[in-house]
Amino acid sequence: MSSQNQSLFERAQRLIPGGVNSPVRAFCSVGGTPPFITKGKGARIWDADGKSYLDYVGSWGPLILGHARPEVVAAVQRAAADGLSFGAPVEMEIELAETLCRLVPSLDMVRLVSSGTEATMSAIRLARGFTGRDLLVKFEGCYHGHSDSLLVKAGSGLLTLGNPSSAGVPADLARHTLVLPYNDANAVADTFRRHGETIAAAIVEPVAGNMNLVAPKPGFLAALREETERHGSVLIFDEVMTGFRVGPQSAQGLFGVTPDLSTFGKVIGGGMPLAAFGGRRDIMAHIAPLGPVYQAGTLSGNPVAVAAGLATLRLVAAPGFHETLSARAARLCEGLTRAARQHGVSFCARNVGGMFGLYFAPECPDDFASVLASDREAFNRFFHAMLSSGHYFAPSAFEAGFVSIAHTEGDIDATIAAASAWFAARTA
Ligand code: KE4
Repeated sequence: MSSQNQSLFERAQRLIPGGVNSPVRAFCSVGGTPPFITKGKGARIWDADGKSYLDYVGSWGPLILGHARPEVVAAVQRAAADGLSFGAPVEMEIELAETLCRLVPSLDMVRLVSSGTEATMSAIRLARGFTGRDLLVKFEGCYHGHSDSLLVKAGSGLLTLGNPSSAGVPADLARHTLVLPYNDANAVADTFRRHGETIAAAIVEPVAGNMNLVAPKPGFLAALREETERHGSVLIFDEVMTGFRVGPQSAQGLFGVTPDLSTFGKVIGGGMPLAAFGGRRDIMAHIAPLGPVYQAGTLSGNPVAVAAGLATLRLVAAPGFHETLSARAARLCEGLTRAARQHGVSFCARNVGGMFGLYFAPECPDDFASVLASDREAFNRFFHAMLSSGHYFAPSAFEAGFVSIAHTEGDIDATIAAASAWFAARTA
């Protein structure tokens, strides 16, 4: 990476652990120096040396409209001009709650927070308080943020750094988390047969995006719904990544499986720190100040972030938005796969709505083990070749990618052409 990025990275590493404020940004698994981004506009971002990239990370999902979308920036500017935060209710919070509950039928009530981690941590505490049980079921390779109970065989940065279970989590706590293979309905049935009456909740990414993209096999989510229903456990869909990304009613609408609680983040904040958890009224009634499960936040429902979220959701909810977004993501996946196959490279790609996975493997994986079997070194070489030619993918073989509505067909075709040249050179 160029001298400006290197000197900034060296300077950052003196005071910030790894030079970054979130580990996946540090390029640890792909190697090299991360570009320091100075601005974004539409589908593009620019680094400290003025080099521009087509951005397929989109801040890890939030920038579904592309960078600096005028309507969102204007909404933020208007809100900020009236004050940044009050620690008191504002009308816009009601508007966002009404919007979320209208767009996602399973939401009777919703609580706004500032990060996906807070949303999932709160939903799990709520499920434990509501059921009076302790056990939590999660799935290997899924990542739900960095609260202690969830840092057990997790994906995203933990998988990228090669330590799926974090240090610092007391064994006494970790033992309350049961980790099952993703897409294994038999393991779900067996676990609930043995522990069902003591399982507070099962939390799942309805489309996994933190071990690269792994789509649910037909029947997997329905099996989870059936088992949690039968045993009085709470089903939590972690839609922080899939929310309004894979369809207008998120993954629960796409697959027709209704969870008891859902978590959202990323898209609903449009790039600002905003997330949410919500669901059945009888469960949400247990959250303080209504009930005994405590949850709070100084900046929860922050008016500037809420303004960004409302402006984003208004545009995302427009008729035809998700059809266009999915078509662009499919165009990218089909084009990359076709180019790789033409040059005999073992590669495949797939999308669900506006999120996609790229794999150096003969076929798209449908579980954690097959993701691990893909060629990580090949991905790393691909990543750097594409970065050099101005196409910015997630710096990890264990992350999903994202297109925005700002990516044109021309942008997508330019990325495919750059990849095709690299595939050709690989096999020349
Ligand atoms: P945050 O706390 O990072 O806002 O959200 C945590 C989270 C929860 N659930 C899902 C399904 C998620 O994907 C995430 C966060 N995703 C990662 C990238 N895959 C965020 C990037 C990062 O950690 O820097």
